[in-house]
Amino acid sequence: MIDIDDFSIDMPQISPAEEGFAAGAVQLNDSIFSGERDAVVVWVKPPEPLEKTVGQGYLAAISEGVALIVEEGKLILSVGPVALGQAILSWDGIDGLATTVQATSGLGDFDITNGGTQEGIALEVASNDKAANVSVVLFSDKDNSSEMTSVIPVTSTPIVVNYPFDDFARNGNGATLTDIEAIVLYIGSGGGVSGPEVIEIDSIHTY
Ligand SMILES: [Ca+2]
Ligand SMILES: [Ca+2]
Repeated sequence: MIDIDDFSIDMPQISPAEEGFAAGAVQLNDSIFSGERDAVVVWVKPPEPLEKTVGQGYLAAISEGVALIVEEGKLILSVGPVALGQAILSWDGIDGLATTVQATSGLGDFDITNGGTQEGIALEVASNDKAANVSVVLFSDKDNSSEMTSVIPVTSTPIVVNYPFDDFARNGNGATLTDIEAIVLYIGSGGGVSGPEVIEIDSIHTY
């Protein structure tokens, strides 16, 4: 098993100031895979102005927004009522840039299979209030990556969601698993997860 992140290193809460914006932070620590965790939280602007349909509910959503924090061993994304939120975590080596994925030169030809012994990525979900798309993306370079999306079900008890390498879809030629430069966890992929939502992730590792 390769421990990518067990979220034992805290991150103070980050939250975009308003709809249509993102906030990011970088946690530098030797105990995090590749020495650094890059985190971005997005308050997604919906395709249609919501006030036309939900009136005061939209104002309530503005006041609550979207927030991301790491505390007590968990990554927690909170999305206020009516809002749309996303979180993008990347492990791409020490670059100090939360919003940039070093897809071509991040990890330096990292073998995510650990010599052919690892079969996929496991996401340990502590709890989830609303069904949400969560993607794992592996980059060998910016044009060649592999990704898989799962719908994380509603759960109040811990579950493990597996992303088998064999089930990943290819962008370009796909990622070369023995030559990985960046690992990305994308919560709310495909337009964002709508609130009210709280999803808590315990860890991400290979299996
Ligand atoms: Ca980084
Ligand atoms: Ca980065």
